[in-house]
Amino acid sequence: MESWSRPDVPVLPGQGSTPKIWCTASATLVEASADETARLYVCGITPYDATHLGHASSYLAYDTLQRVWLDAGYEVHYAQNITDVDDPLLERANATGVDWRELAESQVALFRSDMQHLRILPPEDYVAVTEVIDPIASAVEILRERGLAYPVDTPDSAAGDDLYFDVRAAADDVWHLGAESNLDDVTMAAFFAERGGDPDRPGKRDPMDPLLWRAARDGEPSWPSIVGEGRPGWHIECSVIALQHLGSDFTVQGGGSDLVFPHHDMSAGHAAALSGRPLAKVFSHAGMVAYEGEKMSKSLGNLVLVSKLVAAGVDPRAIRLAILDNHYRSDWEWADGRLDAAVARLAAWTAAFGPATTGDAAAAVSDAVSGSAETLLAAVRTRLADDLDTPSVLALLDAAASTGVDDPALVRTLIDAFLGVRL
Ligand code: 5CA
Ligand code: ZN
Repeated sequence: MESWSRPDVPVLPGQGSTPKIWCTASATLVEASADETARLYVCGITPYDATHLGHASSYLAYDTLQRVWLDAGYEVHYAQNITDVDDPLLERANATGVDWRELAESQVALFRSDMQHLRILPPEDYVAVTEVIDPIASAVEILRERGLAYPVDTPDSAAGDDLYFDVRAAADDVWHLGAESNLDDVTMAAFFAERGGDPDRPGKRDPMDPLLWRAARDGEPSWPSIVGEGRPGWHIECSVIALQHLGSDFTVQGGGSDLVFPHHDMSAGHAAALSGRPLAKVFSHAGMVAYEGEKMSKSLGNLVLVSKLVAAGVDPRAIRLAILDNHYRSDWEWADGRLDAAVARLAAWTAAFGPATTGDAAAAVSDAVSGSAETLLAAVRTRLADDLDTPSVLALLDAAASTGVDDPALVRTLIDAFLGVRL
């Protein structure tokens, strides 16, 4: 799929260090290092109601990671999927009488335009599930040949049986259930039931076995394949797309914390069963954004959409700053006042570091009271390398804006390079 256009990322003097980020699997801060190219996979949208501020917040977290990597001298290879065929999308299409393909296409177009407004770095590989049905079916067939996929009696399909992943048979020293999510059995069981799993389906070997391939049903999209007519289950899409484009053992697997289990655990399990290697070195998760007391979600409908804010004339830079004022791993609640605060911050920074300050105004502050922009850059690098601590960076910049700096142009460049905000 076509991605969106890439914003320019200015190069700063010197070099930052490799960031440490929190890994859910090991429950430690891990250096997210690579040889030359950092490889990143971030789960993409299910395109039926894009793009709310929760999505924006998750994608901005991994945008920041990429900017920190670039400053540390890495190349970045970034891949992202689009879940353009799945139950919630099909349900929405049916409920609204829109063709599911049209719904997906229109929402992906909106997502692209939102990402572009927010100046979020695009993936090099932006892959829709409907583009990789054959590779996914081939992967399911390999799992079946290895005894890790099995059929479950599916009387309501004329096309054959649904196929499930055998979590117990797949357990080995590379992966086992809970390896990436680090959760106890009770929590895993609860999340599995809540988040698309079907623990009570008769005929499964283990209640936690996830669906790999859904045999065709009347009125549902399906494709002919080596494992019969049908469509992919959810987790296998990300395993196959990630392995195809990034290979195994890539640097960081990212997404919101609602994907910790079962999605990321199972994706890692499928990938390990296919490649014999861990899917990624670091399993990273962004916190959930709430609104009106609940997680912002398409199914609840408590959404603040980026496109609506932009259409109402909100400066996308203020949206970025409102989000970056929260640590990417924390859960937080959106409130309209956050935008007002971000607009005020933007104005203060523009006055202190904007293009108009490069002339006489800069000279006026570059006396004894002003701070060193170079020292500020070093402090910002330190904060970002420590688990992408953007709230501290914003606070450092606020302080510098009130005292003034000797080189506003350098600060302006660092705000652009790290925060994606061009003053
Ligand atoms: N297509 C799957 C991933 S393969 C999916 O979860 N799609 S999604 O559209 O529901 O979510 C896209 C991304 O936004 C995921 O990383 C998800 O964790 C994140 N996300 C969804 N809601 C929120 C929220 N309220 N706060 C923060 N991130 C969120
Ligand atoms: Zn995914």
